[in-house]
This record gives sequence, C-alpha cells and structure tokens, in this order.
Amino acid sequence: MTYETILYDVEDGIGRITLNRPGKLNAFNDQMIGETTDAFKSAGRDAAVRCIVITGAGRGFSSGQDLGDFQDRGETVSIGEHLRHGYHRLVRQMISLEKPIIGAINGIAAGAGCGVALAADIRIASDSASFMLAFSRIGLIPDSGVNWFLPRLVGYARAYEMAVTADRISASQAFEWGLVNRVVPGDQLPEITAAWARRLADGPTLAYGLTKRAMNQGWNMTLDEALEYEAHLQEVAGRSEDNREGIAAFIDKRAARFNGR
Ligand code: LHQ
Repeated sequence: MTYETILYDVEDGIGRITLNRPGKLNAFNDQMIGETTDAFKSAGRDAAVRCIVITGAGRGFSSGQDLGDFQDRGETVSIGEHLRHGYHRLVRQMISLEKPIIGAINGIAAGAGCGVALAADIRIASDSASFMLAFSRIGLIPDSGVNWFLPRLVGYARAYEMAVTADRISASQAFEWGLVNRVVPGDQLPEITAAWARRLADGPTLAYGLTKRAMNQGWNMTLDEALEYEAHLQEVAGRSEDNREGIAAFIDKRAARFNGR
C-alpha cells in the first residue's frame, strides 16, 4: 500500500511510522487512520520488524480527529460507527501487535491523538510535548481507548481531572504522573528514541510480545487466572531459540545474540 498521510519505513529491524499532516498538527482523517492501521498490520506481519516507533512530523504528535473533516460530513453521521470502523481498529491493532511499540511524543498529543500515544507500550516525550484530553472542549467524552488506558496509567482522579478540565499536561507533569517513561530534550528525541528502538529490536522479540500479551490480558484477570496464563505463555517462551541462546550466553559469559524467535 502506498501511503499519503503517513511515512513508513523499515530499517535494521525497526519500523518507523511518522504521522504526516503537519499543517494540521497531524490530525487524523479517515485516510490517516486507515494508513496508520495498515502500517502497524504490516509491521506485525514482517518478521524483519522487531520494534516499531510512532512519531509525528512537525511540531505536533497528533491533534486528534480532524474536526474540519468530520464537520464536513454533516449532522447525521454516527460517531459510534466512525469510532468502531476507525480508531478501534487502530488501537486494537497496536495492542494485539506482539512487538514493542515506542511512542516518540514530539509535541502535543490531543484527543484521539492522545489515545494513540497511550496505546504505545513505551512513551518517550520531548520536553516540549504535552497531553490534552480535548474531548470535553467539544462536548464529547474521551474515546479511542483513553477511558481504558489513562486511569490504569495515572489513576482515576488524575485521569478524570484531565478529561473534565481538558487542560494541557506538560511533559514533566506527565512524567511525574507515570504517563511517559522518559522526558528528553526535544533536539535529542530522534537519537534517544533510536537508541531505545535499537535495544528493543535486538532483544528477544517473542518474549517481549508475550509479555505484552500477558500484561494486557492480566488487567482483566484474577491472580489465579494471571498465574495460570503466565505459566502457559512461559511454556511458549521457554521453547524459543532466544531462551536457549540467553541461557547459553549466560553460561559462556558473553552477550546474548537474540534472533527474535
Ligand atoms: C486542526 C486540528 C484538528 C483540524 C489543529 N482538526 N485541524 C472522534 C470521533 C468523532 C468526532 C470527534 O472526535 C473524535 C476524537 C477526537 O479526537 S476529539 C478531539 C479533537 N481534537 C481537538 O479538539 C483539538 C483541536 N485542536 C486544538 O485545540 C489546538 O489545535 C491544539 C491545542 C491541539 C494546538 O494548539 P496550537 O498549538 O495553538 O495550534 P493551532 O490551533 O494553531 O493549530 C495549528 C493548525 O492545525 C491550525 O490550522 P491553521 O490553518 O489555522 O494553521 C489548526 O486549525 C489545525 N488543527 N488541530 N483536530
């Protein structure tokens, strides 16, 4: 598929998705939702990709739904159907993709753009980035998975505060609240993200993917169910080439060379 609203490239085991409508702070129109979903799908299927980075072109990460585009559809449009056919597929694709996804949050992440940022596994934010649940400014509730992700990350009170005030949360505040993993100087974001991506792409991809599955499924389980599920997934990881290589490397006192399988 040829993309027009995003850039997607694969190099040295790393898939890079750049949301690319900078004139609108990378607001999502239908095409960009579809292309981003497709790029994640293709990264999932491509064995050469072992880590994915998503970022935004220009000064924003994403300002969420393209409101002009949405308004043009008129009064009768169903927001529920728009979500089901668009953002839900994108967010599900990100969570079910069993490879680490790094969100390199280069600027504001608002509305559904914040939802996409939250669906990444690790967020590295520029010191000029911010997070904003813009929804209530236009009389809507958070969507695109925000109601699921955000209270889990920062707790209900902070999540609800962000939703009802729609205030911008700075990168440093986001770090303090546990919303991002790191805050870095803006001019160093590409290089620091690349180092993280390199490290993750050289890791035991199968184990990283199963960890993602165990943690995401674990939210909805009792302790007994989670323990049983861990045992089941560990059985799979324990049969991997990377598990054999990791143990051999430890015994030989050398660095492991994981192939992701
Ligand atoms: C935009 C947008 C934008 C279009 C900036 N659309 N052009 C789901 C289902 C159905 C319906 C509705 O929504 C959803 C989910 C959602 O995502 S709801 C939330 C939608 N997003 C927003 O409400 C945020 C709207 N944007 C803003 O409040 C500001 O632009 C922020 C605070 C993000 C950034 O402010 P500034 O840094 O001051 O930039 P700016 O406002 O000057 O924006 C730059 C340009 O980008 C500007 O265009 P222009 O031609 O004047 O330079 C904006 O119109 C355009 N833009 N966001 N979402």
